Amino acid sequence: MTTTIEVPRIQRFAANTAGRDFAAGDIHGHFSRLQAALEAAGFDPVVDRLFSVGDLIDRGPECRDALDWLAKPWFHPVRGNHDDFVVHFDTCDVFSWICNGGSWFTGLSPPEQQAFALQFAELPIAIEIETPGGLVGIIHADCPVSSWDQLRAELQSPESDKQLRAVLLRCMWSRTRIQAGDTRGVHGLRALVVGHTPLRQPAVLGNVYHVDTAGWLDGYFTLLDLTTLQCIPPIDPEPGFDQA
Ligand SMILES: [Mn+2]
Repeated sequence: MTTTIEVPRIQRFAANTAGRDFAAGDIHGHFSRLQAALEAAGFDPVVDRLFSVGDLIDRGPECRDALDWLAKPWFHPVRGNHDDFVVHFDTCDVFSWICNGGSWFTGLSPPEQQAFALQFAELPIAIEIETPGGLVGIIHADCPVSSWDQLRAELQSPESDKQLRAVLLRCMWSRTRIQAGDTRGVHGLRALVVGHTPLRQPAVLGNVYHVDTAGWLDGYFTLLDLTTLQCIPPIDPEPGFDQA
């Protein structure tokens, strides 16, 4: 018997008939920069929605603001590998976490740590959003299978705990697709949006949109409009340097 609260690993959102839907890359404690990108795009919190590939915390100066952002009714992130450290803060590899920007968490009081873990445990692994052009998926790092229906089945009714763990790890950690330049895409989706691997500008491989343009580091935040699949700022067709 487990005391873990079961939350859906995949969440579906109906089409936004009132405003626009956007997706953004990894945040890593840089909510002010993200806010500036939203304002530059004319984001309207009354009708627009922001979906996020996760990694809300670690590395940046505003990690504590993550709970305020999770309370915003228009902000919908999936769970990144860093967010998963928070969920499992009492059992994870703390040394690895601290080496990767997690020291801020050790500065929280035990009740604050619990509050973070409870909130972050509610983050789904995957989100799917209905848009006029078809279904758009959001995952932190990658879709480990070739079809969205198969991923949904793996997340909702896994064959075994071991199989589920393998799928979750690849959803949150994999760089296989971007490193291989794999353009085969994911069947059953109009588009999949992922982050996790910082790039000089967004990369589109098949129907998979890699949108972490290192706004948390030395780059900028990209906002992908989920209806038009256009980026703000737009992708430069001649970037003048190699992204690799
Ligand atoms: Mn990541």
